[in-house]
Amino acid sequence: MNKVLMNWIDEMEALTQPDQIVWIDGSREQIEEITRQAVEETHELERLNPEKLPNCYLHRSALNDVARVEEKTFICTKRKEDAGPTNNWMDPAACYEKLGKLFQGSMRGRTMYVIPYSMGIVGSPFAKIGMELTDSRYVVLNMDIMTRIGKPVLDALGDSADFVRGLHSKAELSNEDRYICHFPEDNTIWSINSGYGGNVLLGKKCFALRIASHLGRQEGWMAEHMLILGIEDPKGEVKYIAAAFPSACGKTNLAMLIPPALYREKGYKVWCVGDDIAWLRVGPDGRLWAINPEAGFFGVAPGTNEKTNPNALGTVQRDTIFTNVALNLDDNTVWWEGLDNEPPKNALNWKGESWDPASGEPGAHPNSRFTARAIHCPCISREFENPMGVPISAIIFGGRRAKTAPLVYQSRNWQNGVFVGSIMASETTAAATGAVGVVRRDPMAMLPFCGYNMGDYFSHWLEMETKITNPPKIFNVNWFRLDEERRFIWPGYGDNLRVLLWILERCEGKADAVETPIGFLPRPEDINIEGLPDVSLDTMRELLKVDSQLWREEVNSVRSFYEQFEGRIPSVLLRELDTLESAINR
Ligand code: OXD
Ligand code: MN
Repeated sequence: MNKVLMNWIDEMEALTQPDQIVWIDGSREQIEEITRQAVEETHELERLNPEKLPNCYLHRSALNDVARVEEKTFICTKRKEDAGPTNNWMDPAACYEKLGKLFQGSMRGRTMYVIPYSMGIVGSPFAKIGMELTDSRYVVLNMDIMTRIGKPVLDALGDSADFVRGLHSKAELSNEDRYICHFPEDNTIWSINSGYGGNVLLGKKCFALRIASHLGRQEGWMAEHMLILGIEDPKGEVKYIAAAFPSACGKTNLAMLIPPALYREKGYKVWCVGDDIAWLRVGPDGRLWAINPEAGFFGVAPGTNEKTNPNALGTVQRDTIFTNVALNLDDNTVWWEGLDNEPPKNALNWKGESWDPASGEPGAHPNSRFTARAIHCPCISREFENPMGVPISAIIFGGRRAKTAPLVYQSRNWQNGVFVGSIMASETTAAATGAVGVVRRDPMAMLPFCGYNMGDYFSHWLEMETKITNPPKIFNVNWFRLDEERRFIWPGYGDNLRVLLWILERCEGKADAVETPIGFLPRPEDINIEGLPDVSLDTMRELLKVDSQLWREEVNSVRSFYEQFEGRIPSVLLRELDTLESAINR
């Protein structure tokens, strides 16, 4: 028995006072029994049509608890400046005291589940262990899909104290007292009054990004908000790319891309290694190697369909938990906006109310989700379970920009690439906010997920260069350029492969490029547009245009973004910004 672990559990038990404690051993019998209780006794889950959706369930969250709560998410470091200006901060002692009062007796009348879990393959040199204590069966069942859980994890931990201590209680699901707090200096996460995935599946954003980014900085590796995919060429050779995009920019779709027919016929294939998080380490060969620390996908349902992401649809046909989607009462299956043009006639909406599609109200919540096993993905990479990960040839940053960023450009070198990541931004869409085109800076797509001062995070990226002797090349893409009528110019989805292939050719020194003030761009004829009736060479020229006036505005916006870090932005990046400014004005 691990004394540190047992002492911590005793302490948390004394605080939260559950009726009983159940250790999750990871056996199918135990998971089936907890599922049965959730369906038959507590009604947290509804069983869906066993023929059409075997072992699939529907969960409805509390109405006030449907998304991550960034305003209630805190990084609790001893010094405020170590959390930085982009994180909410609380003093650790004050936070333990405040939340301690909320956790006091919060599990009375409930069971505390102890979930040993591993981020990464158990025993892999990349892997890290976490323990989550929770009073939610929904959390246990989601963690079983999203991570590797149970006895093998405890065996791997042995008597080590090296594990992330996660405490979660639904408590009263009170909006006001909902807190997601991280203590990177003591490897601890406390989450209370929520049942929503991103707030309570502590292995995901809380550990694999916020705590892990802090650990990565100390230990010389990187935890990033990145998908990982492999592109197989007709000779059977696979090259891997890691890509960071803010939420709602199509990470899951890109990770599971299906090549256009033209490329499929030639023998190109795309393999998914991960859709949300990458842990990257320098290998003995001096290259950067990546694993997906997760075992499942917690994907957004609305908009997922046969055109946008057939592989995601294929993944969710069994062993899946759907949260806050609509229920088709005729055949006990699920539906969401954008699945098809035939909303069910006899249905309940995500709130469980009877729903008329003509009412104008959505059937599924816009942030409704599926939790599904990665191994069920039709294009899952055969390296997905390789404990050593995959070697990364290219890193891609990107966002949603109507005009400023071209379809693709390549940074000049690692340092310039870090700068490109640090100035990442995305524009809000009318659907999301009502205000179109508001630019939000989101460096490396990590703004809500970096567990320490982002200025120091940029320094860590720069320092990694000294360790990586054979670094990946760094690019930026923008699938979202609009024409004057605000229509998308680039077809996107599977056709994004055409851009990825230019990127890989650049990595191999095979493709041409032109140098511009922002970096290297393809010539319009360098991206293959064969078989794209709506894309001409003129369209490509438009997609690759770099507008000096817009970039002047961009430089000003970056300068004021950098200013809030009060001297913690590395001087190298400030010089990069000056260089960009003078190149644009030349
Ligand atoms: C996610 C997110 O849920 O980035 O992956 O918000
Ligand atoms: Mn994400």
